[in-house]
Amino acid sequence: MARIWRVSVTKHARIVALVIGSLLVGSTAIAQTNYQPAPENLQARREFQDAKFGMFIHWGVYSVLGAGEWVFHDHTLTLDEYNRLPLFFDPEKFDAKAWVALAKAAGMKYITITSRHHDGFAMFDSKVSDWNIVQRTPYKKDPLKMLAEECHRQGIKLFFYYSQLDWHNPNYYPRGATSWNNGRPDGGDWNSYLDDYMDGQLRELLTNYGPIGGIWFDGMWDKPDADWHLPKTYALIHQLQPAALIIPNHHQTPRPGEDVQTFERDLPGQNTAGFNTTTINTQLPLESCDTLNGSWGFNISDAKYKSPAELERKLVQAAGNNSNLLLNIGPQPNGEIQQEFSTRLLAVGDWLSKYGNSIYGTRGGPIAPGDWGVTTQKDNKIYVHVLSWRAPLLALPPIPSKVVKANSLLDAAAVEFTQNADGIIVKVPPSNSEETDRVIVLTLANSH
Ligand code: JFZ
Repeated sequence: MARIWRVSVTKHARIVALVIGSLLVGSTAIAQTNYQPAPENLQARREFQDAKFGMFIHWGVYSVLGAGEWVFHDHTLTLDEYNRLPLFFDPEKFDAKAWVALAKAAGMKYITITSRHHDGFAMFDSKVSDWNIVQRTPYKKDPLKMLAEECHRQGIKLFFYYSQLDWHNPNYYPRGATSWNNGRPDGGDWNSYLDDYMDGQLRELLTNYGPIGGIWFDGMWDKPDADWHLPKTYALIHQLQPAALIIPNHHQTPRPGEDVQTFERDLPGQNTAGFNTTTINTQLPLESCDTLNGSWGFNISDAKYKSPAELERKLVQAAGNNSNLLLNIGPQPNGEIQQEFSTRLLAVGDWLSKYGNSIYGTRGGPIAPGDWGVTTQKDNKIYVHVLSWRAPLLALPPIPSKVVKANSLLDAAAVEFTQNADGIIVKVPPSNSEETDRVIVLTLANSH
């Protein structure tokens, strides 16, 4: 049968949703009700929120086939076929210094890289299993070790994406929603998978790479009603590194023990992707992740690259919704980051060198997002981000504080405004076509 080569993300969503629907009976709410984040964890949360912009990296042996990170599932490869892939993975062009430098030049403050994805292949030197880059590839080196050292050197925080879903480990049994026709064995010890294998590797990631920003979990949606031993795993992470942030991409409302709520391909509260919860936990930092083209892992035929303006708007809209943006790249199997990604990231970095003040260190503004744009705030400044507005005047709802002056962020030129109990009217500076975001800075009277 001719194999289907290109499978859209929504297809993955439909597959999972189909089976989840049938499985979602009595999901065991595993409440670590008494989770008190350590002071250093609360500090890390604040620094995470100040950072606003991170680089997501999906890179693994699947990159060799250039068909995304779900190729095992989408092409119904057998385990024997997939076991050959590491032989072809030898990223001689991988340069941790260049990767971290690109993230910095893009204005990104942290990196989240796939330490292992759903194929279970460890992109690090794991003693828990030989299904890893050091023992199964001609490369025989640990790129996460090099990346961690370079991140520490360049002052960039490093987070590890870790897939709880594992299509390769026989103990990931009973199977979940995905990958049934790949010749996976019928039998395995689920508890040993969680307690020995998964927690064993998490201990390695939180012990052998210095201070880590946190763990970005993914995959629970494959078996939503399973007992994932979360209290134990979360406690292990916070015991090893109290400041490490647990960021679960389970698409559900946050559970105790979790430190950040993340939304995939959606702004907080929105669910255009079809699998995100719309419930926002206002006590937790928020993050929205998205792709720079249409794929997470390297996909040789995906040229759906977003323009720098689109990416800048995504970052502004995320910030205006009190959220970070984690923007993804899928490097090539030889370790190079294709120029279609690097040129766009450098353009965003250039934009942030001018507008960064209205993003970094801010929180969502006191004026709710509208079809005209969003607001962010920091200290006694409100940044009005006019993303799409044609009229010369923009009417904003009332705010409790008194505005004492208004200026254009770009050239500090004074902006006319009026304020009364009905709201604020600002005279929007004329737009020039290549201006992604016209930012008006409202300075508030110091409340003291
Ligand atoms: C998940 C991963 O499957 C994907 O490979 C990537 O890592 C992304 C960041 O996260 O994407 C998903 C997972 C589940 C659904 C949709 C996308 N789902 O349940 O519909």
